[in-house]
Amino acid sequence: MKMNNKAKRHTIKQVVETIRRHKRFMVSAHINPDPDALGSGLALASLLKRLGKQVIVATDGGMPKAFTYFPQPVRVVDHLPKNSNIEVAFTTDVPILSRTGNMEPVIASIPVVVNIDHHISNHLFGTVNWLDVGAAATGEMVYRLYQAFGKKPTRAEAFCLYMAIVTDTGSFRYRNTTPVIHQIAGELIAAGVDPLYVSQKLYEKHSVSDLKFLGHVLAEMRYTPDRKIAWLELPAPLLKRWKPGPEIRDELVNYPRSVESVEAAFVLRQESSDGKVRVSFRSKGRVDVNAIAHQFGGGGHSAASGCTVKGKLPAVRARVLAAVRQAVKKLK
Ligand SMILES: [Mn+2]
Repeated sequence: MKMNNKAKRHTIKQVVETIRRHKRFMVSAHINPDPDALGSGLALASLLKRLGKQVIVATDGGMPKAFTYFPQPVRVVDHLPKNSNIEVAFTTDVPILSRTGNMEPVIASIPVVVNIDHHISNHLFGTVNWLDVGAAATGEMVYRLYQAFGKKPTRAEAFCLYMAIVTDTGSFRYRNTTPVIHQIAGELIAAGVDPLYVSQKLYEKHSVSDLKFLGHVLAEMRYTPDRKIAWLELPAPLLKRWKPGPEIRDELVNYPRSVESVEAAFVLRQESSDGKVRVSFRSKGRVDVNAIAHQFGGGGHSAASGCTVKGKLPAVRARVLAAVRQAVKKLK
């Protein structure tokens, strides 16, 4: 399989045809999968199984510890067994193949790659690229595959899809919260999903230490004098001291965004002394943070994106802040 940015875009029709035509599949998601990547991947794998296909779910790192409560209709493994003879590899919620980590060469060696995603920054790396930037979550697209095959999600499948949708819509608060996504969520609840259980699993699992870490980090929040840009900085020694869990780490960026006057927010995370800083961007919807992340080789959605920038934290801060200021300045 060749990387080709001019690759054609496809529709659900070609995805359905590819499923019909083949027998042995693998499904993979991005490294450190979020509930959309994981939930849509698991639900897709389960659908394939119900259609009588052979399917393996393999991701870099296997099943993330934070999500062991997910049902695994197909067990998540961290490598592809030898002689699996996979005909088709699916990626769910993966904007660029390198995001699959150590699965990248594995997937690249499989004859047919089906790329199912809703990121506007998607690189169309698949043989079949079903990209729907209007979908609230990749989980919404996988739900449409269930419909296409006339299958109703079981309770476990519905749970996976519901997790995907709740996470990517910010619990039905973001702009991608459409009438259709509420209808789908309704179907999933009717299939047995308990929204209270989901919200507790997603939002009420903090450790005492993580919450104290949050307090510490928020006390150090920085912002521009006009308070249109706010950000948090996580230098390596701070992360080493507090060892925050992935859930708190990933939600941090929502706090500076929640400041009333803020148009764009970001978090700078210096994971280790590898000379790289991970940046997460969020906007209130007027600033296109996908375009900002793109300037640094990253991407995502227009209101939520990320990138990794080489350099020391103060230097990266200066470059990132300059780019965000530039974008905010353009607002009327
Ligand atoms: Mn997603």
